[in-house]
Amino acid sequence: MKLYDYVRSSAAYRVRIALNLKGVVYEAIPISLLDGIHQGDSYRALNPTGLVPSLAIDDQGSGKGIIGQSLAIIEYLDECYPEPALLPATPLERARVRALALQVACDMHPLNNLRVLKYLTGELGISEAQKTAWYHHWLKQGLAPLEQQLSASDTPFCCGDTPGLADICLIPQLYNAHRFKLDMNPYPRLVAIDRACNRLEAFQRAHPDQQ
Ligand SMILES: N[C@@H](CCC(=O)N[C@@H](CS)C(=O)NCC(=O)O)C(=O)O
Repeated sequence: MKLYDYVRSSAAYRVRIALNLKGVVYEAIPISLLDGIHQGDSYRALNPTGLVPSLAIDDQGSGKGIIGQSLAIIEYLDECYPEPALLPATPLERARVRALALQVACDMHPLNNLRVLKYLTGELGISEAQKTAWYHHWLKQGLAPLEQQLSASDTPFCCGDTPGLADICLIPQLYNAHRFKLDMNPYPRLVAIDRACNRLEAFQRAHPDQQ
């Protein structure tokens, strides 16, 4: 398997965690977002959205192809490599975990994506201070409900004693929050989950500093 990857892409970071949790060996192909490689013809030929990550599969059993969208990739991995499971056993529990993951991946992440920030500072001419205010605003809008929802339990991870899809989405988002120096004091439950995940080798090896 080849992962078209970028060190600080939080969507790619999700997939790196999932691959590590599953123990899948893969080759990382770096696609620099800073150099605009994701928008070039050769990457767009693989993934017309021009977004990272993509996973290229060439396997006798699973077939051959390219998948985009981190959550589709992670669910594909969960189906092909069922252990350890990234989703719980019952439909209701699975829906709850998917809802938490989608809160991060669909409601939070796109608003602070690189192309949005570039449009704000470029075409719309906002200042760096305004960009940071925008970034913090949408982080807080997303993290507050997660803190509230996850405080209903005190398991080490988002939804139980083992990490799953919700943790895989949350931890890269918390990395972004640290990188943009958001005050994490209002989110003690999220900070505790972050610590629990980052004690695990699968999360440590996926961390941007380790790429
Ligand atoms: N929904 C997509 C989002 C992919 C995405 O937005 N990736 C970002 C990096 S985290 C990207 O490629 N951004 C390039 C840009 O904004 O120009 C997924 O989950 O894979």
